[in-house]
Amino acid sequence: MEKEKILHGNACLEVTMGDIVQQHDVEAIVNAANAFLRIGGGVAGAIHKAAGPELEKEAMKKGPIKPGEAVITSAHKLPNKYVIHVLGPVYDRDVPHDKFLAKCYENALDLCEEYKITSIAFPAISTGAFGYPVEEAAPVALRTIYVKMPGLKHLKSIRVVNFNESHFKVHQEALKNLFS
Ligand code: AR6
Repeated sequence: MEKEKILHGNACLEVTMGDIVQQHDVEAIVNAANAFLRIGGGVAGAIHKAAGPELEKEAMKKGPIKPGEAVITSAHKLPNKYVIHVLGPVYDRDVPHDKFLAKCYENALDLCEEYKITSIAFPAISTGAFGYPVEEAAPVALRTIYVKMPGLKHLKSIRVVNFNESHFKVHQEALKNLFS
């Protein structure tokens, strides 16, 4: 698997190519959800399909959520323990979009600490149906995670999973640029 990683504090941040529903070695995966936590397309569609119908039943009770918010459910038939559902900003509507996007990552990481989760995998939130250009979203996502890493007590492994090569390359570059 193509990957690139850095260590900071006691945690590791890596960017990889892959499918969010194939992250067997992590405790929590993140869903790029819709406000009502219903089955959707993209990441949400793949997660709900793999988890089975009980995920939607559990998740919907926790909605609706606002841009930047995160809620946690069990992962049902997925190989993980938890799904953390976040609502990313719609690029043209939810401004300032970088603040809402950063909040998604911060709130997901805070839930990990609260639930003593040691490993998590994120998709590139908002970069699909919600129209956030990946070149703009990747630096916001990685910097937000990086800044929180030294304060993490439980979480040791954070992965950003890219579904295609071009998104992976953008995240690889953004990871390198954290130090420039
Ligand atoms: N694994 C990893 N990444 C994926 C996968 C996958 N299986 N499938 C798509 N991506 P999106 P959003 C990438 O649209 O922009 C839904 O309908 C994809 O290439 O899933 O936050 C919800 O119900 C893109 O880069 O999330 C919401 O209504 C990134 O994941 C809305 O879309 C995010 O794409 C959320 O839109």
